[in-house]
Amino acid sequence: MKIDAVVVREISMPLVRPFETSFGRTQDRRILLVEVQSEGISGWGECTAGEHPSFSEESTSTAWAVITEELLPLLMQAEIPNSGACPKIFSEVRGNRMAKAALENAIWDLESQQKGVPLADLLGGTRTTIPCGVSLGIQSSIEALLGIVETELAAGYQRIKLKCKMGWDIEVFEAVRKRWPDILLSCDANAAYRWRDADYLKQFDAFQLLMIEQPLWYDDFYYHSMLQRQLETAICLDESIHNRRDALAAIEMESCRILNIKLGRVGGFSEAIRVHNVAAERSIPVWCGGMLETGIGRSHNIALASLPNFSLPGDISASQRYWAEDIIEPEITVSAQGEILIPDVPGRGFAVRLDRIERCTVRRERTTEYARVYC
Ligand code: OSB
Ligand code: MG
Repeated sequence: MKIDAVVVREISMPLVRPFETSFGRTQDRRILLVEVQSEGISGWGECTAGEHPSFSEESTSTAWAVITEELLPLLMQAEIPNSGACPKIFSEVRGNRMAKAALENAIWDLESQQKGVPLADLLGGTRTTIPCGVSLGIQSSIEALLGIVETELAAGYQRIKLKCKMGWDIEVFEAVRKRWPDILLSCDANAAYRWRDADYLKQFDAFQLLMIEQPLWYDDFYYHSMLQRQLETAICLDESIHNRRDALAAIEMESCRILNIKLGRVGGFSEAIRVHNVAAERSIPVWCGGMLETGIGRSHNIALASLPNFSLPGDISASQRYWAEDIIEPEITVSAQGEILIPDVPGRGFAVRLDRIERCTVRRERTTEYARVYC
């Protein structure tokens, strides 16, 4: 694959409503997009880093620096036989997986278009539709949350995930379970609790949660394994899992019974497939997480979730839940059964609306083989 140029941009897009987790509140998103141009075709990637290094060590600003100063020089001088070669090309840069994923995923998109196959097929996907759930942020009151749960269930979503933290947990689960005793319900603490809270967390078992996502430290396996032994409810790891080795360690240590796979967190499609495969070998179900992506990142998530072991509803939901106007066409929609159809056309299957992207671009840099121009 010969790369002619790469355009990196930062766009600024307000969410239709703020999203609050145990680590903070997001209203205005600062998102990096990369466009890899080759022989008249553009592959697109999205960097899922947050505005602040609160979910992981990366932020929009660190990813900009790593992409433009470190990864692009490596990419522009590399021989790229196929997208799977990207991890090796970037291997001398440690960590910074969300920055790497933005570029690698754009190259997968490019390769699928060059080969004229759906991205999902190139990845080894087997599903034609994916089951969808929603992740609901911390609200100002339980009443407000119940209203939102009602709306999302009416829209067809198959699983409700509640963000939680100390003080926004047991009472909330009680209220939701009282009204909807049988829905698929899970919670995500984003590392809000500590080992000393183990007895407290045992009370979560009363609510038949499908899982408790990342209850303890963001970088932990050991205490999660101690906690999993004491809980009936399955633990799902998100923040702790960066690659196949992490997934295998967590499975072997019994730190979790379910895995959340996020493309940015594991560094792109190549490693995401490896995590998916090792989980499948060990009969650990996986689902695809979300990071408040635009339609570009969302369309990558859809393709990934077509792999066979993505058997649980993920956090991939409709564009309109996040954006007044998405930057792809058509927007991502979810059926009344709570499913998204995997596109059966070459590439990601959603066209990029460059006019809209231009309008929300706040900085842009174009790199060619010869020069980097800030424009
Ligand atoms: O932990 O899954 C998470 C959003 C930002 C950072 C971390 C997480 C989330 C979500 C939102 O839960 C998922 C989505 O709807 O995109
Ligand atoms: Mg999570």
